[in-house]
Amino acid sequence: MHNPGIMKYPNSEKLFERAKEHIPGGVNSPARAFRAVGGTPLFMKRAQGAYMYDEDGNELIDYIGSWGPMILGHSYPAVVDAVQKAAAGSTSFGTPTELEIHMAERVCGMVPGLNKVRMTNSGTEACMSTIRVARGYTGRDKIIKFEGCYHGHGDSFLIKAGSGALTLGHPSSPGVTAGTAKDTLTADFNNLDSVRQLLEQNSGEVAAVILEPVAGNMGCVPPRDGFLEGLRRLCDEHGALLIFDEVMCGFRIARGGAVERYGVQPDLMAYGKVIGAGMPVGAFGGHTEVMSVVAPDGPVYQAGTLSGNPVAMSAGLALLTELDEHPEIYGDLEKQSASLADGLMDVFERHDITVAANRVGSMLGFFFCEGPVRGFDDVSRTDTEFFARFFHGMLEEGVYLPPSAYEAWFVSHCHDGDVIRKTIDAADRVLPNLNQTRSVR
Ligand code: HOZ
Repeated sequence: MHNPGIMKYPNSEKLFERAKEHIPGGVNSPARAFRAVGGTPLFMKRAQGAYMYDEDGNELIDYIGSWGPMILGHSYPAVVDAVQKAAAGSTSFGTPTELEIHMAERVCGMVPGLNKVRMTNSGTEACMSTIRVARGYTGRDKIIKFEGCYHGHGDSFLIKAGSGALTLGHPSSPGVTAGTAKDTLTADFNNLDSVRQLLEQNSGEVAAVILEPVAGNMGCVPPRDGFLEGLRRLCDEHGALLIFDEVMCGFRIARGGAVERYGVQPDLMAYGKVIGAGMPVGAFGGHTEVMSVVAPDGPVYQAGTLSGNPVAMSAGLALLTELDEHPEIYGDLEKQSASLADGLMDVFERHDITVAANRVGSMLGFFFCEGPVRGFDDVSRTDTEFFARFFHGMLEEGVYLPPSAYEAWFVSHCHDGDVIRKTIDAADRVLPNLNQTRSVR
């Protein structure tokens, strides 16, 4: 495996050694551990706009954006201001606040068909809650998810999961009981027949079909034409609920996320970090009728001391208000992201690299294999060793990509022409030094 030139990151190196003493693997989430690319994870000190600055003072163009929420870039002034003001009023009350009403009104106003919403503290919690609600509403136990989709680390979802679980080679985690695993059925993304078969084989038993409408945890994989519409039809035919996990694509690929962009109405939606502008927030919601089963209105219990936390709500509201009131941002994101994808594809072609690209708005995926890439089987053909060399080459050029071939790249509004040009130039300098040796199909 390529050695990243550790001498350039002595402070991160020292911090990583210390971190490993008391933190499993030295990290608080495996997706940031660099296990798939080798070397030492960089420890960040601050970030501004499109750039992060590590503990060694390196300036890095950021394509993670905290895995989605930095749509307007890091340290966006309105967000920073809102957090400071809210914290001065108290970091938590454990009582209702008016802020929560503003947040609920804002998100319900942005997403078509979202009538009632409950705040949580993470996307994981939000997704776990959607399936509990679906089970409570339908009186059924089983769910269908898709191979390579990741819905956080709830037990029911760690079956053929994407993101860090896939990266580390444990898509189905030990520790999930056989009883739980048997209620999770897995289908192939973009393959309606696989869903139809499962629904027929488990007739009357499936509570919900859950998916990332734009898969972002096996790189970026968009839905094929008709896929989401087909799922809607199948769910209606079989009395199952359709759940969109919009933790990464919500409020990013359009003001109303995938629901707006693709015009397909799910029964329940789950959101995450974007709603908190990077603070620990999630949310789930849907039609009033389905949400009426949620406690205290109904019997399906769901709770959280910190849910609707004032600091997190203030940060998220500042971001969502900007997005809601300046829809031109989405046009800018589209153009900036297209220019990055096109520029990089030109460079890859010039250097004779076999690569396939997917893009939906400001979410991108590059796969070092022949395209098209439409599902997990395609994704798994990507040359992960080449990606690791490319990742480190780019890092040494000051470009921070997600440290796994199975994660999406995120572009922010601050990734202007200059940032994109620097990224493309970096790839142009890096690629001649890398051999794409493994045979790519
Ligand atoms: N959904 C995020 C990226 N795939 C998760 C990041 C993490 O687990 O730390």
